[in-house]
Amino acid sequence: MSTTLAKLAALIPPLVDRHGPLTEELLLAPGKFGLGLAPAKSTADAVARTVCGFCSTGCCLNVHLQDDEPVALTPASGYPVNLGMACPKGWEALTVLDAPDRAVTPLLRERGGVQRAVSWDEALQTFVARMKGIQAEHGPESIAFLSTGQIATEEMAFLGALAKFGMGMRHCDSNTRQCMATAATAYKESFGFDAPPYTYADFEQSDVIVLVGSNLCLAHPILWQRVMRNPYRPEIVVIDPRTTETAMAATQHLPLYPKSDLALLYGLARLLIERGWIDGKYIAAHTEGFDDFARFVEPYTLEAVAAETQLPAESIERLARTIHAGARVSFWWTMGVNQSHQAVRTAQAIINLALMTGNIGRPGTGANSVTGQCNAMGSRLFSNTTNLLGGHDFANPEHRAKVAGILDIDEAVIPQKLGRPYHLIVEGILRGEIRGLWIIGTNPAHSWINQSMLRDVLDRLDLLVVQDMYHSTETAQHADLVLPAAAWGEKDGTLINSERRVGVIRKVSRAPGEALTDFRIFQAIARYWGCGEMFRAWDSPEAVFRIMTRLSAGQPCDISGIESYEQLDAHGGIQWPYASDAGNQRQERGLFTDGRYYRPNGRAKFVCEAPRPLPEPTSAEFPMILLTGRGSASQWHTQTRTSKSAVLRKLYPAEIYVEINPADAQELGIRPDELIEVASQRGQLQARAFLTLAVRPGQLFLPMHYDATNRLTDAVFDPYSHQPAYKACAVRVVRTAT
Ligand SMILES: Nc1nc2c(c(=O)[nH]1)N[C@H]1C(S)=C(S)[C@@H](COP(=O)(O)OP(=O)(O)OC[C@H]3O[C@@H](n4cnc5c(=O)[nH]c(N)nc54)[C@H](O)[C@@H]3O)O[C@H]1N2
Ligand SMILES: Nc1nc2c(c(=O)[nH]1)N[C@H]1C(S)=C(S)[C@@H](COP(=O)(O)OP(=O)(O)OC[C@H]3O[C@@H](n4cnc5c(=O)[nH]c(N)nc54)[C@H](O)[C@@H]3O)O[C@H]1N2
Ligand code: SF4
Ligand SMILES: [Mo]
Repeated sequence: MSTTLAKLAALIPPLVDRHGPLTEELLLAPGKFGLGLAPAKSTADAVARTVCGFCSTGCCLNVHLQDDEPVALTPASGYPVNLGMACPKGWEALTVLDAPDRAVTPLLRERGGVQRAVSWDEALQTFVARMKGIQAEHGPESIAFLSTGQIATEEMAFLGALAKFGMGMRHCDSNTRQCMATAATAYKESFGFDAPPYTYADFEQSDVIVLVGSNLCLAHPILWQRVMRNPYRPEIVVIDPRTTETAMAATQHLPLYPKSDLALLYGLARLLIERGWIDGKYIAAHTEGFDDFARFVEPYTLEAVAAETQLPAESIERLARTIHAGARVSFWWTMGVNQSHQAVRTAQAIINLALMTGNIGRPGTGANSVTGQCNAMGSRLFSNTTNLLGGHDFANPEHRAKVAGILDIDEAVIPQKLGRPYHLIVEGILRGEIRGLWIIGTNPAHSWINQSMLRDVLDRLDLLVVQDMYHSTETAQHADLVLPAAAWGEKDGTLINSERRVGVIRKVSRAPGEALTDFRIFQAIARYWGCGEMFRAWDSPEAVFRIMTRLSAGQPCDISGIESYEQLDAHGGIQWPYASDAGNQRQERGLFTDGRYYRPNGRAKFVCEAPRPLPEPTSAEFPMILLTGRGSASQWHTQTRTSKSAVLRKLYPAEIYVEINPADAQELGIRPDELIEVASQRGQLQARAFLTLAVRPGQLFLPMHYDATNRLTDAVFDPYSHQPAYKACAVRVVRTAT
């Protein structure tokens, strides 16, 4: 037995009494005495540094420990990301772990009955017997998983490898589809690899910062702080239909009509070309397809674009001048772009602007997608869902051989094709093709588009397994089997942030009851499934991390130069690429400094396509456009975590509210704070009217943090990224009788 395990054994004397000598096998085994009960790791200086587990900024937090128990939390000052700052969620990250609805034991529902507590052994036996039973009756592809961008990369890799190589699953996707699929698809096509090119220092080095569909100030408050530190008095341009907190602080705000971004960006390109405000040398040396693109944008005249976007021609013209005048222009986008029916082409229209003006590969520039969840980037590279482990291609025989060799597995178990994306998994359930679903670390019964339909679909499954840190989530309430998971703070691993920085998370607290880390759950399922042997080398998160670094070798996301968690910690996280050859290792780095892209000819590609009309335009019955998104810096998504902090609860409205323009309110006779009904073709909800000039007349905004919001949204998807278009559907408002 190892020393650590021996120390653990000493700390749990009753275990030895009841079970005789404690073996490594017993300690590692899932169950009451599994590693879920292990105490927090002791640190010499009693401060553990750990990267925050909420958003993709990846701030580093110091957790102060006394007798191995966390007693306080402060933002880390020496870390290159947050420079001593944290947002309210970060400050409260430990508080949310302690809640009465933490899942502390597996729960099993027998045919239509109530969920009852069962042992891990019974839970795992049931999981395996029923999933295998479904496969035996309906084929291996009849079971699927939906996972998350909020667990450690090592856990994602384990899950993806277990499901696809061990359990024969094909259809696996995650909530990053709701979030980052568009950016990933756009980058891949334009640059040859899913590679956000920037570093956060760019926020401080630009003289023009263009934010498209990003409410940075609220959704990435620490990145906004980085903008505020910029010493060049930058022009800050916000393109967003709403006057968001970010737009209020901007020097230029373009409140365009929802989803008219594509027309605006093509119009800007045309204007820049017409005036000769482009970088011909860069275009000739490093890109492909510019001439076709220039011809394509010809019809996007200033007048046409002004009409389409409902923006004054002068503000479009002013933005073109600003881009031209900037020495270092950076373009940033988030969900206002990614969540649309023409999302990928919009993201690429931003990329095109950066390429044609040579604003890429230099400090303070770039076409930069800001990620959402703490490990969306880890999911994009290592979850084995939308590409083969390490950003490889399932269809490429060399890639399959490489991965099989490193993992020491039979190449034949690696699928040669991608599985279904999220919405087609949902459709598969509806058609009875998929009958067993395993949901890990995501809450789709709240967050998926057209929610009532999704909830109905979940209830059609033969088996729904939900693995979550709380048993009370909207999704867990539909589950046949709930697996209790340890959370951030209760486990070790790595996360990859928006600027491609790999950072370490540390176990600083004990998981409650019998909850196990996702890592241990996957390990236990592998054993019960009968494929434990395939994962014999995957015995700790750090062991898996080392496998990941070997898998990454030679890829754009090469991290083979990273040897340990300690090294990551000592460096303040490390950005990829960080190859084992020392010449290729630097801190604070942006990509494409040499103008070489990952496409076979080394050139970036201009991609364009004609805009399409709104899938659900307004009508006489539904005359308004509904926008949705983040409502406050203190609320996280479906609120399972942030609602647990008394401090955070004080910082946001408890009840759902809807933003409405005072002119519309007056016309409808709506008073401030009145309960009003908002309805779409899919359903209706009641919300408090919040009268604000932040939304234009004819538009409404609902925060996504209240579970009713997605009753209204329309299940429309981008055709390339398959990302849901959460941000525009037609609704009507009525006063409810008082
Ligand atoms: N406090 C907090 N922070 C978070 C999160 C959270 O839940 N709470 N979630 C994290 C995650 S996972 C993500 S993905 C990010 C999201 O971060 P953001 O994308 O910045 O947040 P959203 O509010 O979803 O959307 C941004 C803006 O898009 C605008 N928008 C809507 N339609 C259009 C359009 O057609 N064109 C343009 N140009 N803009 C449009 C909306 O008005 C909104 O202000 O935030 C991360 N950070
Ligand atoms: N209308 C509308 N809907 C939206 C959006 C929008 O802008 N508008 N945005 C979309 C976007 S960008 C996103 S990212 C999604 C987010 O949607 P979800 O992924 O559904 O939201 P979360 O609340 O983050 O759900 C994470 C779940 O994982 C659990 N969890 C946390 N940590 C762990 C862990 O370590 N292990 C396990 N097993 N479980 C854990 C939490 O308790 C929670 O239930 O919502 C999407 N939905
Ligand atoms: S900005 Fe994001 S990473 Fe930083 S403390 Fe807040 S939630 Fe955590
Ligand atoms: Mo997201």
